[in-house]
Amino acid sequence: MTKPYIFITRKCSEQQLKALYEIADVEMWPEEEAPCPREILVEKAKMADGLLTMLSDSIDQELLDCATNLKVVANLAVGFDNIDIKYAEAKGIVVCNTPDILTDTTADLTFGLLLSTARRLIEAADYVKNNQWKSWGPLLLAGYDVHHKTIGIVGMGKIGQALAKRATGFEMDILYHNRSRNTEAEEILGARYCSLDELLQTSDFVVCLTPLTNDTKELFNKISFQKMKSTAIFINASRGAVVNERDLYEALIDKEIAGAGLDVFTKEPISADHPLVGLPNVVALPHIGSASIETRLSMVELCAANMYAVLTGMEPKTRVKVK
Ligand code: 8YV
Repeated sequence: MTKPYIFITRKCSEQQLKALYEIADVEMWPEEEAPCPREILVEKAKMADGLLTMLSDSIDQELLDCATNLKVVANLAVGFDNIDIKYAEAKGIVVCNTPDILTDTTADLTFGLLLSTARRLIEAADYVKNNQWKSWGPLLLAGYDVHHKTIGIVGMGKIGQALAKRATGFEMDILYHNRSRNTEAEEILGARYCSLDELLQTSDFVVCLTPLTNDTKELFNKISFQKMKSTAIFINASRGAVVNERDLYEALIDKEIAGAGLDVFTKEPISADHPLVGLPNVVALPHIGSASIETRLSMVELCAANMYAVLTGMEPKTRVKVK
């Protein structure tokens, strides 16, 4: 019997993929950072029983129609907005993601981004690196306090809850808005559910952690930024397209809000001439929410375990369910 064929769209650690090499012919795109071009992905998908994909790979109807042998797509992310999951399910293709294992790592990064933006850490480090530190003044590189302030979390899923837990250490008041109530966050962390409007109007830090869906596309726009305090800081660690970037830019230029910390952008990667990157009150990161060595290796391992399960007739650990 011929072995199943698996294509992996980015160079990943082989050690974490060991289980797959035992049961399948595994081919991996050799570049760690440069994405596999679309035409190559389509060609490989035509033969593949399994695909291990990244957020930058669009697993759309065109690709799924070509992939006549495909049984499983394992996405190296908790999000799966790059995959047409309904279409995959209709074709009997199992889609898996990597939830839970990246929750704490992503919450750490999100809180770090909040702190860096509020206290101007990147600007201050550059100040020293660029040899600008010549004297001292009472307001030199002064930022905003984080402790005892109000954090408003939009999207109180697992990562939102882990962020709220970190906010309790800074004795912050926690507001949240979500499709459904999170009783654990309310009872254990003291988070208070409120309308999006109330959250925008009263939070010192508005943090976006909601997945990208038709309902959340450009949820943050001119009107939302106008509702926020002029001293508020906006943080986005979910998906760029949840924000209208032009409206955010204008809100920052017009001083409708005080700053933004962004780990995600509508079209990634961005270049240094992206309008938001040029603003002094913006901290821009290259989508590194889950990027710790430990977590990224665990994510690869979980993708491998999920593919192994599907290709050997078992139920994968973390299958994406179409709602
Ligand atoms: C990805 C992410 O893991 O998990 C997600 O949904 O956004 C990140 O943690 C990363 O972009 C690799 O695809």
